[in-house]
Amino acid sequence: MDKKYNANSIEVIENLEAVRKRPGMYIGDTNSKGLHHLVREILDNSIDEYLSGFADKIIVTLNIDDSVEVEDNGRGIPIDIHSKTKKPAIETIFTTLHAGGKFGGEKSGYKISGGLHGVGSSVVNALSEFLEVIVWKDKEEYSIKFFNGGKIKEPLTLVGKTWKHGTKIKFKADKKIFATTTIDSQIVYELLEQTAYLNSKLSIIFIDNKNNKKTEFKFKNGLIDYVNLLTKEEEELTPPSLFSVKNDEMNIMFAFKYTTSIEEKIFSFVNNIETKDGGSHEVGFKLAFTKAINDYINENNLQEGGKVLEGSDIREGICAVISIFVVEKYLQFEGQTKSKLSSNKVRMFVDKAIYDNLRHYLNKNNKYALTIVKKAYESKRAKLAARKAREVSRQLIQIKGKSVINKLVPAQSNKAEERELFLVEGDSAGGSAKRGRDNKTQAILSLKGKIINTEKATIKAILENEELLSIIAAIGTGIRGDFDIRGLKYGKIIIMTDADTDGAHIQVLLLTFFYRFMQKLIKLGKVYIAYPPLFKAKDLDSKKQFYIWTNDEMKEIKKKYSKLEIQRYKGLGEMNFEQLWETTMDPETRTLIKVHVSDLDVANKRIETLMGKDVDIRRKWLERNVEFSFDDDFDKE
Ligand code: TSJ
Repeated sequence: MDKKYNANSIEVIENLEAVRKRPGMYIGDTNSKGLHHLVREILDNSIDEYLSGFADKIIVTLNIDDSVEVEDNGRGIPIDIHSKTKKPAIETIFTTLHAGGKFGGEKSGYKISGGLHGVGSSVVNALSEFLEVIVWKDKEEYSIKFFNGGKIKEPLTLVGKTWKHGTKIKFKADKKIFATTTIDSQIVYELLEQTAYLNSKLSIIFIDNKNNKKTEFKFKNGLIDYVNLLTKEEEELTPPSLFSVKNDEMNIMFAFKYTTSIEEKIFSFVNNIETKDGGSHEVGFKLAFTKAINDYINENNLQEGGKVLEGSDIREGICAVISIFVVEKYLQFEGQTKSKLSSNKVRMFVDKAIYDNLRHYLNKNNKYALTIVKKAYESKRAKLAARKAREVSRQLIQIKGKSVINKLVPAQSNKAEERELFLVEGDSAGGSAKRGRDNKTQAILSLKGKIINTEKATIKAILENEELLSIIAAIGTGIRGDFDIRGLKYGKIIIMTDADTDGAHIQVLLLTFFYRFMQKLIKLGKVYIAYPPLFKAKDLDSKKQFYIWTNDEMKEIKKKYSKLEIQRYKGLGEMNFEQLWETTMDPETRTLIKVHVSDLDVANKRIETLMGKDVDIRRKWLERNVEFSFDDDFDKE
C-alpha cells in the first residue's frame, strides 16, 4: 500500500495524522465542545461564501446517526487541477492543513478564521469517520469521498449533469477520537439561529431528523430582530435602530435600543464569532456612547445639577448588539478562551464610526435623545441615592455599633482567621461560654433581646435592632451592597443556641439574616452551628459520664450499661462551663455544622416558607430541626 504513494501523498497522510494524534491542538478538546466545533468549522465555509456574495441559503441536516450535512447554494468548491500538486484543488483542501486560505477568501475580504476558528476543513476530515463532498459547478455534479480520518475512498468523480450550483458536505465524527459523538440538536439550533440574526440576507434551514423538526431561520431585519429578541420581556423606551459603517478593512454593524430595565446588555461579535469577553470593539462602542451622549447634553444645555454622567449611567437599560467583520490582520484575540478582541485599530475605528453615527442619530431624533438623557440621569440619581444610603448605614453601624459592641467579649488573638465568634442565646449560657471559652481565639456575643425577622425587613429596621446591629458591628464586613469581606474579623461565626424549638427558631432568624444580608459569609463557609449534646448519661456503677448527641449513640450506651442515669439537656444553661467547653466549644472534641447554601434558589424558597406566614410549616420544620441545604447532615470537625 505505502509504495503506491508518491512523496506528496505521504506528506499529506502525515499532515492529517498529526491532527489525529493531537486533536486538542486543533479543536480545543475531544469532548462535546470540540465535537460541535466541527459543525461550526464546516458551516463557516458556507458563511464565507455568503459573505463573498455568492450564496444566500444554507441547509443543515442533523441525522439520527449523528452525521451532519451542510449545503449551500454558492459557487461550489473549486475542482480544477492545481498546477503544482497536479491534484484537484478540492482534494488538497481536504487533505492539507491550512490549505483553506490559498484557495480563495482573499477576494471575499472577510474570511471567517478568527480566534479558535478557521482551522480548516482538512481538520474536520482528519477527525471524521467519513466525509463526503458534492459540488455542483458549471452545470455538473462532482463528488469526492474520504474515510477513516481523511483517506481517499473515492477520488473526484464526475457524477452527471445538474442545474444546481453549490457545495454539500456530509460527515460523521470519528468515535475513535471523540469521547462522545452525539450531536446536540439544541446547540446546533442555537448556532444557526444566532448566525441568521447576524447575517440578515441569509436563510438557514435546519432539518433536525433527531426530532423530526424543520426550522427556517431568516431575520430580514438582522440585528434589530436580535435586539428585539433579547428585550422581549422588557418595556421599550426607544425603538431599535441599526447602523452600518464600512471601509475597506472593516465592516461595523450595530443595533441598540433602550428599555426601562436597569440592566446593560451588550453582545458583540467579530466575523460572526461571539466575543464573550468583549474587547476592542466593545470598548470602542462604550467610549463612543459615553462621549456622544455627554457632548449632546453639553451642546443642548441639558446638564442636571452639575452631575457628570459616567458610561455606566448612560448604559443602564441599553440593549446593543455589535457585529463587526474585519480582515485577518485584525483578528487578534486574548484571554484564556481567546474570546476577547485586542486590536487598537479596531477600537479606534469602532469608536469613531459609532460616535459619528450616534451624534447624527441624537440630532435627528430629539425625542429619543431626551428619553435617553433622562434615563441616564435617573440612573445617576438612583446610584447616588444608593451610595448615600450605604454611607448612612455605615455611619450608623460605626456610631451605634460602638455602644452595643461592649456586649462583646473579645478574643485575644490578633489573627482574624483563627478567631471564632460565638453568637450565644441567653444570659446564663453566655456566662458559661465566657468562662469556658479559649480566650485566645474565642469571642462571645450574648444575644439577649429579640432578633427581628429579616426576611422582609428594611435596612433601617435592621439598624434599629440592637442585637443585629451588634452582630454587624462585631463581624466587621458591613451588609448588602456595602459588604466587604476584607473587614471580616473572624474565621468562623458559630451560632450556639439551645437544642430546643426556641433555639432552632433563633437559628433560623440568624441564618435568614446572614442569608439576606451577608450571603457571601455563608458561601465562603464561614457560618457554623454549634451542636451541643442532647443528653448526659451517667453509669451509676462506674460513675462514668457520657454525652449523647444522637439516637444511635443512645442505643449503644444503653446496650453497654444497665444502670444509667440519663439527664436531658434542655438548654445550654444547664451545663456548667467545663461541660459546655468539652462538649460544644473545644475545637478538639466539638461537632460543628457548617452552613451551606449549595442551592441558593432552594434555600431562598425554604426561607420564604420558614419565615413567611405559614406557622404550621414552620413548626414542622423546626421540630425536625434541619438547616438550609446541608450537603451532609453535618461536617464533623
Ligand atoms: F469546509 C468545506 F470546505 F468543506 C466546505 C466548503 C463546506 C461547505 C458546506 C461549503 C464550502 C464552500 C466553499 N461553499 N462554497 C465554497 N466556495 C469556494 O470554496 C470557492 C468557490 C469559488 C471560488 C472562486 O474564486 O471561483 C472561490 C472559493 C473559495
